[in-house]
Amino acid sequence: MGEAPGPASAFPGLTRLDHVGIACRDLDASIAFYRQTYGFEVEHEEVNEEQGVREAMLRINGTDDGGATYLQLLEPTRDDSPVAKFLERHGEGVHHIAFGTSDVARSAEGVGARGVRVLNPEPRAGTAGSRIVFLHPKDNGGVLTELVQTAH
Ligand code: MC0
Repeated sequence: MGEAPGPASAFPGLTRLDHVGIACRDLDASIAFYRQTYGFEVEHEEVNEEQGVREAMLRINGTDDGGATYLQLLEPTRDDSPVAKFLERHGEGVHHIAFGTSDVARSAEGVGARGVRVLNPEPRAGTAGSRIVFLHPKDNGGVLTELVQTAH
């Protein structure tokens, strides 16, 4: 048995809400909606083949650790991807939330030690060179949760 985990502050902190991921069927239409309705602009767009998404990051605000908070719009690129499955089951809507950290592997280890299933202990490639880890929604009150370490 390892040492019992200390308080949450004992591992590299989750310092901000990095993004809210929203599943959509038509990325361009969704971007147009958020631009026209809320005035949010796209800061970054890319295709992530591993995750099976075409995505856009719309910047909402800066944060006091020098990071930012985004809406992430996600359109599936293939039928067997997590976002395609989600759309089929739930329709369009909030797919996940993501917390920012300066050390994603250590943060994931810390959360995992508290009983939350870590879906990919080895961080994967996320938006704009970031490194990401997903945590099981069933261990997070039904919310798929991501930890993200930005490239800069
Ligand atoms: C599935 N479930 C969810 C969910 N996806 N609950 C809340 N939020 C979600 N997004 C629930 C289902 O309703 C179901 O519950 C149960 O989890 C099993 O789901 P499933 O669809 O049968 O499929 P599984 O178990 O094969 O996969 C679910 C799992 C998977 C969350 C493990 O989707 C996964 O590994 N996701 C992480 C990767 C990912 O989502 N990538 C896309 C975003 P019931 O009660 O019906 O059994 S990529 C991204 O966001 C990147 C680009 C980035 O941020 O940079």
